[in-house]
Amino acid sequence: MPDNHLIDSLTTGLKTTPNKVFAYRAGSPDVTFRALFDGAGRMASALVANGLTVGGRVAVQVEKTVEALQLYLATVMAGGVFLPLNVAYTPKEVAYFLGDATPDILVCDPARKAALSPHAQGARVLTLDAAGQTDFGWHDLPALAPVARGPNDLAAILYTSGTTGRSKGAMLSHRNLASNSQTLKDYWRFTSDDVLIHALPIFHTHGLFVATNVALMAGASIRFMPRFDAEAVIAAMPVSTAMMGVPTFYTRLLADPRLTPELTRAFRLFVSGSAPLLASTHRDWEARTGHRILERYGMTETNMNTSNPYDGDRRAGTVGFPLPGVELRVMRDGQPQPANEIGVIEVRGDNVFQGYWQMPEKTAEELRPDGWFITGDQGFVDDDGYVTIVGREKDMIISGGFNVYPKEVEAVIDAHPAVKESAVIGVPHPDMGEGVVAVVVPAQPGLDQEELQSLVAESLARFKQPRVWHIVEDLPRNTMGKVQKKALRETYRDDFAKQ
Ligand code: MLC
Ligand code: AMP
Repeated sequence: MPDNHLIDSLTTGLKTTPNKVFAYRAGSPDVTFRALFDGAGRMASALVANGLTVGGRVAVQVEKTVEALQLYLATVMAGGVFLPLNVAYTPKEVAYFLGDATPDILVCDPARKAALSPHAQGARVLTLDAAGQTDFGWHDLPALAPVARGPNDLAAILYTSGTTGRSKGAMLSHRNLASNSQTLKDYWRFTSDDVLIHALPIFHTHGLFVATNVALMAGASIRFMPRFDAEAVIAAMPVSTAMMGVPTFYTRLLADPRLTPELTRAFRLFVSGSAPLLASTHRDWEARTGHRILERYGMTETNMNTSNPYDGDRRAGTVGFPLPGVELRVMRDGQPQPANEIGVIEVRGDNVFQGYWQMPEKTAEELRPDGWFITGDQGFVDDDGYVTIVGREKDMIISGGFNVYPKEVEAVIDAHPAVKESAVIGVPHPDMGEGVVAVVVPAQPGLDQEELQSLVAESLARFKQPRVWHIVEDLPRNTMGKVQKKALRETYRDDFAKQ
């Protein structure tokens, strides 16, 4: 078999225990490692038959199914670049990604085909539904032998919203993905004995690369759930050993009286990331289950950067130490800072991406020529080497683990002729961590809030849409004329307090 760097590293289970179950699914047959990879190989043949070229992109906006995972593996096997998209994105949002990435193939839900086809830019449009049914044949095709791809070749492009203007496609190489999964598998001690609860979406780094790749690399099994549902997670807990989740998973589970040490007895590891985990959630979880959540910190551009230790002290409110092979420094005024001094976190290592797709000037702004990536997160390293994130230099909201860039929402609101200007902010939300709030200054009297709401609904995914609106006379500004978002966040900090 020719060397396909990432696929080679993900086939541990196939090579060692092909008939073992990889994915357990409620109400559907189990999927063995052999079936997973055999199907992926056949799907790779189908992708090639439908026009996928080596280095070509496969854009995918589909529900979470095992077939969607096979599409990921198939794309990489065929030498292509996987481009997953949030199912919540509107056709308008998807149209931008298609125009920017010019994929060979778009795979979408059949219900979206009519709306997306006009934006396909020459890509072949195929469908995959929530039951795993496709409109293209693949079961009867011969499995494609993985195409040779080296460590520096691209395996995926994941779009991250930009602080200014349009989303940027983070280019991830085979080495970026394989090296980080290897590090995490070892650091978190994943083995073939593990059964991981997989309730995260598979269009982001966390669910796709951290959860799926680590499990595949360890030859571990997963309990594959279409979405996070506390009921289903609780039902799976007695027969699972690990879970990876965003903080909302943990706060929702804490709200259930069935969460006890007994329920989680089979567990060895709970991992949280993608958004800050409140120290109180960490403490409550330990009090209720006897387990200390292991918090880690990552990004689309860098995969995982830091992690609390497996054996040592997992400190609430910190994101632990730089992972093996990852260098981390805290910079202010161009200088690396000593312990306990706050600055912007920069990281370097095999985990760091190759740059933004066709945006060399954006790449140059964030990725230094010597390999340091400027994360935009503010933090410090304490005397013991633990990293704490204190805030974000980038104007970004994290709601339930999804990122919302205020600029993108403000641009949609400001396009309304009756709007003079707007400021979109994130304030504490008991379920999602942060919730989106819009503060709008009308250009003329009689601004209709409902009209604004339908305007954003047409353009933006639901999770980006403001849930609370304030119509005000003007926005607070500093002496330089810059809107003081900090002051707004203070004024509206209790908007979601009672929900
Ligand atoms: C759903 N909704 C959200 C939302 N998710 N609103 C804001 N933020 C979110 N994240 C909306 C729905 O459209 C719905 O709208 C309403 O909220 C209630 O929906 P729900 O049924 O309660 O939501 P649910 O399906 O349970 O989803 C919540 C969630 C989910 C937190 C479980 O969003 C989730 O799985 N998040 C994980 C995100 C993730 O994987 N991030 C990793 C990024 S990678 P309405 O009003 O129409 O009913 C990364 C790097 C790293 O950050 O370090 O990992
Ligand atoms: P994304 O662009 O979706 O990959 O989101 C990455 C961002 O999520 C990081 O830059 C951080 O701001 C944030 N993030 C990820 N993990 C954590 C964490 N454990 N604590 C605080 N913020 C986090």
